[in-house]
Amino acid sequence: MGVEEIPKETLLELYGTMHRIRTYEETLAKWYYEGKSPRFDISAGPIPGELHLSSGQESAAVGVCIHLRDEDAVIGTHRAHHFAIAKGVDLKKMTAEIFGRATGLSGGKGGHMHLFDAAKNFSCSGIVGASFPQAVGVGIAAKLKGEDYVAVAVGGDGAANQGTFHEALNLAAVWKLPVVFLIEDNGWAISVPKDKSTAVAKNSERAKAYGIPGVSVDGADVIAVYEVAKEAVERARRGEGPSLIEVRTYRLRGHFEGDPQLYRPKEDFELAKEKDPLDNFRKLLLEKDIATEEELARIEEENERKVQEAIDFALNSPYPEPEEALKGVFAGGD
Ligand SMILES: Cc1ncc(C[n+]2csc(CCOP(=O)(O)OP(=O)(O)O)c2C)c(N)n1
Repeated sequence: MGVEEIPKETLLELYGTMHRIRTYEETLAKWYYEGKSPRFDISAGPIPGELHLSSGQESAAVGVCIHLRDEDAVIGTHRAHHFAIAKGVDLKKMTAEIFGRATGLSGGKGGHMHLFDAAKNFSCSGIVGASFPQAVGVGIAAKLKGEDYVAVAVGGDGAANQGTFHEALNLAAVWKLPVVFLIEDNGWAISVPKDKSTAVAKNSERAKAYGIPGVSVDGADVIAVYEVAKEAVERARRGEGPSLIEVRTYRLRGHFEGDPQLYRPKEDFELAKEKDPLDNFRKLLLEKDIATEEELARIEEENERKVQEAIDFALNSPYPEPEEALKGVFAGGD
């Protein structure tokens, strides 16, 4: 399947979501540095704690989530804004959560690494490698209930060296669970390059060890991700079992905001720009006469408006009251 065989509406949806994610991440970065100068203080400014942004990795999220329904689960990582947006999580409530406000998805207590939206079956966490067994759990539930929803577990190339990844792949394969394991390979686990931590060149090769399909795809090409993900999601939905996808991406920003990235060679920054999936897709849509400059500009303006609305909503929301601190923390509590 090539770009010509995908309906224009779908292509514009892919572009629009990718652009919304990039606009969101770059806008959040600006807000993150508010109040942090001249001294970088992690607790200063309107966004509390660390911030891990996904700029450059958008194709992994949109290429997969476009094939999903609300009842399908996506379990993300500490770097999960792109998946949350692609899964349709409410941008205002998500932003309020990131800004620690009472109107946020979890009343402002989770923060940016802990976004939960039951309506969209989206979750994520700061525990590296946690998503894999959680997705197995969702897969077991779907199978026991005889329903055809699927689970997508996202992890970085660092997470693929956690024991949870291997245990989850094995069990999902043995029980033919409807799970798609997605490794977003951005080449780094904080400052550790993949070749210093991983014995195989591609994480997709590890699928062989568990008897399931494994594919590696270039994240610079959102259409390639779309195609590979379509097959994996459909296979899971048909009850034929799990798949492993590795999407090769580049981080356009640091591991976290404030990361000086002294460990990163100059060529890696250059490659990240060259492999930018958003720029590449914009060029393709224009070159192939699929969309006009005006059509894309309209989508981009709309995204900027939506992102600004979400920021304004967060900034105008109250912080949670101190009395709320223990609410919703313990199972069975209120
Ligand atoms: C279980 C666990 N171990 C270590 C950490 C600290 N930590 C946070 S992010 C990270 C690197 C993750 O790298 P990768 O999985 O490649 O994801 P990326 O940050 O590149 O998206 C580590 C080691 C953690 N949060 N959880």
